[in-house]
Amino acid sequence: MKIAVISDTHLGTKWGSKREQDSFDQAREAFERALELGAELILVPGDVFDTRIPRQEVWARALRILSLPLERGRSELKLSDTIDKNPDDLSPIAFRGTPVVAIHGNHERRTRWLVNPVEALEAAGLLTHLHHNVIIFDTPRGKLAIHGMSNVPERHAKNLLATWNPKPIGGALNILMLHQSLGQYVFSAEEFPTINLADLPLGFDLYLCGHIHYHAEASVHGKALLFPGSTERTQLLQVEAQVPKGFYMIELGDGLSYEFIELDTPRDFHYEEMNFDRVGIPQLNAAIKVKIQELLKMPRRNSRKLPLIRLRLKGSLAKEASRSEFDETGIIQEFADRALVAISKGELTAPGLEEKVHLLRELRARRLPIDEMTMSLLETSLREVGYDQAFNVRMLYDLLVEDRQEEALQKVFEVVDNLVEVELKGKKHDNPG
Ligand SMILES: [Mn+2]
Repeated sequence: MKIAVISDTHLGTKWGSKREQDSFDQAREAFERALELGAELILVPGDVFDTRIPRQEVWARALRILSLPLERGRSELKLSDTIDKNPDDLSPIAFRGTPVVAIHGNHERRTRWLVNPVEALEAAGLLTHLHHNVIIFDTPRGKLAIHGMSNVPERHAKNLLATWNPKPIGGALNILMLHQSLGQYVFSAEEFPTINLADLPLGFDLYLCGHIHYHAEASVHGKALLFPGSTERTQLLQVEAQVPKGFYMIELGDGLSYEFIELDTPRDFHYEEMNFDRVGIPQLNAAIKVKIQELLKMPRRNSRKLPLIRLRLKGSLAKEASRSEFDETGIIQEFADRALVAISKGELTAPGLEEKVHLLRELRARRLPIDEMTMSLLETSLREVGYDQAFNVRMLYDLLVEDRQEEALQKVFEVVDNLVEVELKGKKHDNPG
């Protein structure tokens, strides 16, 4: 019996750009090939969508793909039982065709009482959603139990996993599915996982984890831990250029074996770092063009789509040069019919920029969470432009994060009212007549 594991499709990512169709093409290929290869169950460890409230256009394209298992799939699996799952949430439609079992990822997570898009898919009968619960199937080879914990904030992950405390079902094949950073497997340098591999509960036959966007394999308590990675290139990091995109096919035979299936639809991706030492703007432009020409001569895997090229510029500019003189848009335009070029110049320092770099380094060294770091940067920038503190930026931000838009709006109105009042008083004094 075969099970496909397709993760982090991030449907709708890069919407409005030349890459807006990519996430759909890659998800479609993954689902179609999983079904062609005979998947009788499809597991999705989170981040089906790129946003918690996808736009209607994204929904329409997504539903064409996510209904394929129902339309084309065949399966001998039968629903046997669930644990801690509200029976009202289960849809009988979800057990026709090839059943899909999913957890939601951090991109889909919403406040507890609000419906997230994976739950909406469950309501349509397109999948079964798990969060701290278990679904058990009868298969011709015996019972199969899927235990799932959807994404929770990283700082609570270890505690929430321990509180849930999933226990393998006796006599069944048990699979645990998560969407977190685990040990050394982290999504970004700003994120600190609380779950280490050794913290994962004992006794499962297979561990699956979404969230990490490059595919990787590890071992936990003597069993496999698989990270399928994302089907779409979302981060444009070096690792995404080196590790292929795809999904897993798991075969339950006498034992458990698995194979990584590489997708054909992702764009070719070249990632290059270029180092400069006191370079002038004309030389910089020339060097970048030569590098792009060189990369365009590399062998192609997918010639149906323009390749992605990300150049990361490092080092320093010449004394008389400023970073704003370097105009990457000209280069991007020049190659627009041959490649999608992205140029990062954030690490290319110009004289006088050292102070800012120092500030960023300091913030980084303090290991603040990403939103704290953003807030510090915003506050520093506001100070620089002489902002008069009419709005309490931090308070507004906190209200918005907690979905308290009404209160935030109220605060804005209060400030505006005050400003208008002051203005009116000023006017009265101006016009003695
Ligand atoms: Mn993701």
